[in-house]
Amino acid sequence: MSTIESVEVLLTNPGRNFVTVRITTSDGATGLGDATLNGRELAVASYLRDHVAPILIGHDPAAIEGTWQYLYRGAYWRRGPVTMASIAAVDMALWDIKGKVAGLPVYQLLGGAVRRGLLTYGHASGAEIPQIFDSIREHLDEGYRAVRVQTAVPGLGQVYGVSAAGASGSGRYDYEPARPGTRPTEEQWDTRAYMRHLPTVFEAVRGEFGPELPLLHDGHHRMTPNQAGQLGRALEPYDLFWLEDCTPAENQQSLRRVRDLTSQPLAIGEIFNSIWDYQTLITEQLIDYVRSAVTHTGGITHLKKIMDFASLYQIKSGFHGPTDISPVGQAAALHLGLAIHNFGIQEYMRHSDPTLEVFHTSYTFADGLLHPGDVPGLGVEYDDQAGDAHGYSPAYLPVNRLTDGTMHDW
Ligand code: GCO
Ligand code: MG
Repeated sequence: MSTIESVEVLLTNPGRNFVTVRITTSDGATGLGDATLNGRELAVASYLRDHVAPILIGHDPAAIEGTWQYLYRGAYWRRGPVTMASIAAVDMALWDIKGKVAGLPVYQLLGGAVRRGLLTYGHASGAEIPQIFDSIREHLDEGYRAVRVQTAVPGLGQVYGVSAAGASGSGRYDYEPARPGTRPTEEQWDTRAYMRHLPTVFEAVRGEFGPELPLLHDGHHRMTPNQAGQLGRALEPYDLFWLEDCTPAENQQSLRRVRDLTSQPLAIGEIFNSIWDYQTLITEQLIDYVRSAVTHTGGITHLKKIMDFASLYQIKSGFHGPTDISPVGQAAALHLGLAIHNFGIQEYMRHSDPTLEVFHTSYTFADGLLHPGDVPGLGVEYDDQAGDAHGYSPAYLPVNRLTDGTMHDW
């Protein structure tokens, strides 16, 4: 029987930090998994190196569900972002190995393709309306068929999700929220100013681009349920594809209030890590899209269970795919998305060239659709030489304060 021979934890920073697991079997097969937890990377690396790697040596690499349960139940301490990202990385690596051994892409092991490709959205943003229009046009020119729209707010400084450089080229994703340094930067927030301004932006965007284009928006956990309901209602004339993270949703039942106030489709879950975080949201149909990443939710094995549960309630996927999900995590999301019936949409921001020199991908983006490719396994290879050239360096997500200094959600 083939056994797990080594579990390596690879840290690299080709512009931003990534934590990758590489499992090697006694037969020489290797698999990759993504464990990147933005701003808390070293905690996951230690969990994996110190507590997971030593206990996996000698295990059967083919036993994916059994290994998942061993790491989840065996730890006694369940759930949480560090534990679940660590389990996710091992799970992805074992699916990668299973695919390579079988000579099949992972989506085939999950039941095969349900569709030709995955509808994808990108991130358009700008300080003023003309820049937002340019940014949307740039996405449409690249083939995107859906766009998320984020805007600056008059009177506030740098706002999460908004490119300072406007639409053009390399500046487009310069708002990447984790900034290099040993402390988080600080941003300022005013929910009322934001709620007044946002509907005017969507009115302008709909006026310019017409009724067809799917438009998304991320509220980044900043509203109370009542505010979220009000904003959702104000945006209804502009027919959003979804309003994301309108509240932190730690109190799942509070989404009942949002639902009572607005029929706006809702997407939640990028900071969740377990099926239990969704229980009320799914059974009471309080959301429309599951925002989890494979990377932060226990891997393909666990997110597949969440999606099967969600399918009973007509809730679809909208997997998290910003650049802090590594190309390995992104590939895992694409294999899963291609194979489940209740796929909704996939988030995709192309990784930087230095990142793609470390992670050699085989997924494709054409005519607005992503496809994981047909290489056996997940289809991503790790270049050690390129990875070793960039060591870990501290970077933190910003913190958000109200104008009087009170800490706020961001
Ligand atoms: C999104 C997200 C991200 C997160 C980031 C935090 O919808 O893509 O909100 O941009 O802020 O992943 O690490
Ligand atoms: Mg988000």
